[in-house]
Order: sequence, then structure tokens, then C-alpha cells
Amino acid sequence: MNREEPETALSVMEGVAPPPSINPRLTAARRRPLPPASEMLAQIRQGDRAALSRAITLIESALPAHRRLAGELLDLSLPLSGNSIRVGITGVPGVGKSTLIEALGRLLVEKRDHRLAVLAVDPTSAATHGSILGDKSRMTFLSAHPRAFIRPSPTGGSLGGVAHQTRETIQLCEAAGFDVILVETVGVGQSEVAVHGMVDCFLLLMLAGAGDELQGIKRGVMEMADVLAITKADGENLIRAKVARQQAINALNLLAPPVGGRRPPVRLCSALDGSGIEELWGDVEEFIAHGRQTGEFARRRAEQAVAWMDDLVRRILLERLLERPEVQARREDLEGWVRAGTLTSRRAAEKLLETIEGNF
Ligand SMILES: Nc1nc2c(ncn2[C@@H]2O[C@H](COP(=O)(O)OP(=O)(O)OP(=O)(O)O)[C@@H](O)[C@H]2O)c(=O)[nH]1
Ligand SMILES: [Mg+2]
Repeated sequence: MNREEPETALSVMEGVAPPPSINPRLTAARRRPLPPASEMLAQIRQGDRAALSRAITLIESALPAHRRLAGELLDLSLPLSGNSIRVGITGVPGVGKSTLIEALGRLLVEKRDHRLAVLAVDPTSAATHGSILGDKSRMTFLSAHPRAFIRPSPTGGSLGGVAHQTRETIQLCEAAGFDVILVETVGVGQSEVAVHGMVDCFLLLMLAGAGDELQGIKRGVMEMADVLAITKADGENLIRAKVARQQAINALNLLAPPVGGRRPPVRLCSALDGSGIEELWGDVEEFIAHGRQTGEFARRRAEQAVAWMDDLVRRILLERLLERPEVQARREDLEGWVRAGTLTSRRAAEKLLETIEGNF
């Protein structure tokens, strides 16, 4: 902005001096308009990280004006996106996700010449104030590296909303020239499903010594995994890690054979001594290369894009319908009856749907 701006909103009125209690800098900052989408994109493409951060904040904003601008930005960035490897990383809290991302990231930016973006999907973070990536202390190297970009999970809102914003952030990061995107997710709830739906390769981390129950990892999550790793395979833990690897292989053998017939590899690794890290990335690359060869890679991305569209339609439709004043009023009445126990939830839902249908 090189246009001369008045110092405060009040000084616009000639002859009226601004009262001394008003902080001119605060007022000026609040009024600073966002640049048009094309300008924002140009800044992002030039490697302006602050511009990328601002654009992501825009995507996460609920303000209608911001949403419009974010939509334009995403339209413009679409042809520039897609040129990356998207990898999801999941595992129970404490399994070593952040430490592994730091080790893997170091390999990618230092030895492999990649530009790496690390994102997170953590629907619990609104309550806990951000567990994933909230604390960058496990990623000190990446945090300071010019070829790496770290962005914590969006907060506040449903898993659907958080996942949706992360997908759009992936697109922006790709337009900014990042060619590997790692998406960290907590190994609880439905967040794995959401992240699985936005990546090319889904990496499941597991701990050694947790016995047969596989530390509460649901079968469904194992079924989604494209590559597995037993973490912390170092020191005295190495023997137990080897046992855990065999258990994981056995568990995978009990599952239905995956599409294409390839069982996911199970790798031993340690972010502490660095063993298995290059090999683990090799597993990811091999999975991607195989997918590219068979067409599975493109098919998966295309399916994800369509599923994303369907998901958006449902979310936005529901949002718009529930926002209507008549529907809101009816909902409040029904909620009262349901709370009082005078109406079943099912019957109340039917009645609300009747109101919605009557509103078309
Ligand atoms: N021995 C050993 N310890 C490790 C290794 N990787 C991580 N740790 C330790 O395990 C603990 C948890 O590591 P994190 O990387 O924070 O785990 P996380 O999965 O990101 O945890 P949340 O973010 O809380 O879900 C830390 O104390 C690490 O120092 C490893 O390869 N070997
Ligand atoms: Mg972590």
C-alpha cells in the first residue's frame, strides 16, 4: 500500500481532531484492506511466507468477505497446484510423530532438495489449545529452515471444517512451490479418515511393546495405512520393536488384501539415532511410484476431489438451511420439547425436516 492513508478514521473528517485516547496504529491496521487475490497469489509464488500465512488465515476465516476472496484465491491457484507428494502421518499421542517429521524433514530439505510444508489436522485442538504442532519445540530445525513451512491445525469448528481448511491449505502450499506436504493427525477419533481422504500416502506409526491389542489402534486405521513404521526402534527398545513389527505384519495378514494386492511394508525406525528414516521415505516414494505406474495415484486424487465436492455440498447446504430464521425458530421450539422429554429426537428431526422442505 503506497496510497497515503489518514492516521485514524476520525481524522478523515476535516477540522475534527482525533481524541488522544485513540491508538492511531491500531485503527490503521484494522482498516488495512487485503490486496486482491491475484496480488496475493503473486506474493505467494515469489516465496513470501508472510503472504502465504495471511492467505491461510483468510481461508480459515468465517467472514463472508474473506470467504469470497479465499474462493478467488483458490480458483487462481488451482492450475498451479497438484505438483507434490501429499503424505498423512498418524499414530497415538506420544508415538513420535513430531520427532519423526523433524527427522524426515531434515532429510527432505537437506539431502533431497525438497521444499516441505508441514500441516496438521487436530479437531481436539480447540479444547486443548493445540496439541499437534502447537509446540514447535520438537521441530526446531524445520521451524528455522527456509525451505520448510510449518502451520498448526486450524482451531475451532468441526472436524469437517478443519479438514476442509487443511485441504485448501494444501492447495495454497503447492501453489507456493512446496513439493512435499506432510499432514500430521492425532490417532484418535475420525481425523484419520479425514486426512486419508486428502493424501497420496497414509503413514501409520506404531509403538513397540504395546502387546497384542496394538495399542488401541482400530482395525480400520490399519486398513487405511499404505506404509507402517514402528517408531523408537533404538537402544533397549530395539528387540521389542522387532517383535512389534512381526505382530503388525501378522495383523495385516488377517486383513482383507488391499487393492492391487500389495501389503503395506512395516519399517523399523528411530528418529533419535536416524536409523530407518531414509528407508521409510523410500517406502513412501515406492508406494507413490507404483501408484503412478498403475494409475492408482491419479484415480485416488480424482476420487478425493469428487468426494470433497460432495462433502462441501452437504456442509454448505446444511449450513444455509439451518441459518434460515424460520428454521432456527422451529429448531429452538423442537429442542425445548426434546430436552423436556415430551418429543422423541427422531420425531423432532422429522418435524424440522418438514419445516426445511416447506422452505424450499
Ligand atoms: N527413544 C526414542 N524416543 C523418541 C523417538 N522419537 C520420539 N521420541 C520421544 O517420544 C516422546 C514423544 O515424541 P513426540 O514426537 O512428541 O510424539 P508425538 O506423536 O508427536 O506426540 P503428540 O504430538 O503428543 O501426539 C518424546 O519424549 C520424544 O523425545 C525415537 O525415535 N526414539
Ligand atoms: Mg506431536
